[in-house]
Amino acid sequence: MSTLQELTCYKNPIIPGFNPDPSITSHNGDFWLVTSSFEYFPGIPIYHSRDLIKWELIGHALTRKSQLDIRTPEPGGGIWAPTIRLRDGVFYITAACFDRYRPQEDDRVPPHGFYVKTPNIWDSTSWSDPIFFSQVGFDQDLFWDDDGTVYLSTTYRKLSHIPGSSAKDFAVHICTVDMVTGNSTSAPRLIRESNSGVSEGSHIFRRGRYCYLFTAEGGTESGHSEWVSRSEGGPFGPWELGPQNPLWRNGVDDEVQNTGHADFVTDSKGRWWGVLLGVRPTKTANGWSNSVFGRETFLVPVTWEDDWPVLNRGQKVTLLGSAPGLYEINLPIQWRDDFDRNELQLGWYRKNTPRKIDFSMTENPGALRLYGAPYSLSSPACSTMFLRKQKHHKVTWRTQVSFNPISPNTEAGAVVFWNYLTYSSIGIRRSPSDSSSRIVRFRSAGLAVVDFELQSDDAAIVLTIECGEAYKFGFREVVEGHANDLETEVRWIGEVSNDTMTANPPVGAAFTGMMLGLYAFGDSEQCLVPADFDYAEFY
Ligand code: 6LW
Repeated sequence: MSTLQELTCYKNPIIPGFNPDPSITSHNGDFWLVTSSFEYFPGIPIYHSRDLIKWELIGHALTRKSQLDIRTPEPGGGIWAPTIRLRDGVFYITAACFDRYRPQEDDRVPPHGFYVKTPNIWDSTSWSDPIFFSQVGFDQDLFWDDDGTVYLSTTYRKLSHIPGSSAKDFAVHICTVDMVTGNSTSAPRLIRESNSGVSEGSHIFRRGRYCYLFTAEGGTESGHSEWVSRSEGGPFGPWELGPQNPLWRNGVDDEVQNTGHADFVTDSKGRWWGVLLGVRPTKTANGWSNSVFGRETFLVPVTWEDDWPVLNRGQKVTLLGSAPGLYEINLPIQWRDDFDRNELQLGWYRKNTPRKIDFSMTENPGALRLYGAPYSLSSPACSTMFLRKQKHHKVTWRTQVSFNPISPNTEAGAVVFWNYLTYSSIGIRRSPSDSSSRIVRFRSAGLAVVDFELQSDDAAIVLTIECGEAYKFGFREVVEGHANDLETEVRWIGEVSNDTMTANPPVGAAFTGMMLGLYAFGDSEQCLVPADFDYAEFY
């Protein structure tokens, strides 16, 4: 049998499902990685690994309203691009929060970045409340130089042109910062702008006599790339651009696309590694279609030549990576929550910060009980919805719900959710035409609605969403006493293409990825009757 060390390949993405803008740190053989969480709550997932390829979600940095209060964000608003760093036994995570993200408003209201800190990364409740920086911008990076000075770099519309450059847009600026107050202690200085118009996602490191500045350039779509500069004079520069920029380039015909926004770490053997975002679209007869996963986290080895970093040996990022000391894993598809503990498993998300408690795990033990808020899933406000990230192309989402509503304006069911403008759902309602019966309603992102009358007035209903080339929606009634009840065929009542589910005009819509979930809502009225979900599973 081969040992782990003899094998050298690994599967990318290392963290599947929407997990963009990765940032990473390490200590004594442990690695911790954080990603952007946008409009979802809790904010900033924290993953842990000991081998860089098997990652486990261990908690979140923002779990309280005092840390994260997002009310009506646009799709892709909320928390952007965290950086995680460990300094003298304390973990720091920076981020920016756009509550209501509108590109045209960015100029006028650039976000304030902040950091939270903890000495105990294993306890999500131990993260501090945010300490806001006085410097505006997004994509905050913190760098402690050897003399203890702390440098904050951020991205915003640039202050001035570097002579000779035609750049016009987002650029990276740096200042020193007092970590007690978050206030700047020096004026911001422009350190990187790009001819592409977008330079962002900065991360600064020291290696030997040089400081290195890594930047994501060209925007996060097909023009995305990663660049490096170095400085002998410290983080204020002058910075010298690397001889090989961009560091690699995945194109629009590659299996992994839009790669960039890298952060770096060294392992216990002193080897360097990069984590970065990329997307894996599907190839169809008509070309590439959008990735349902959005942007995910990938891993590449880093080597050094003439004191310049070489990423992935200068090769494109692929789904099968190779690097010494790593081995291949397959992520299991099966996952299930029976709701038989008093708290939810990790990995459930709300859209926005909930304002009121609208669920219970104890009123009906063994079930997740939802009291639907008066916001439909089309509302930018916080609806009563619990979501999980889609991580596999071919996977099925299934739940069983008991819901016997009084009002015809309330509904409980299962959803595939891209954002509040684009989602498809299958749910139980009271019939609008006959108050003695119930219906199952399929509502597609294309806005078609199909109603189907249920036979039983009180049976639990199994709801199934099959993911693959398209999303297929089905249900079956669980009628007690029917011998082959469990064998009853699922009745399929709707289908939505992946393209319909991922097409969306707002800029930030492509920042996140597909979620599958459970919900209950009333159209402008609170659901007085609870919906009890017995379990939820992927298989
Ligand atoms: C991220 C920034 C970006 O903060 O997208 O297009 C933002 N560029 O680097 C959200 O992921």
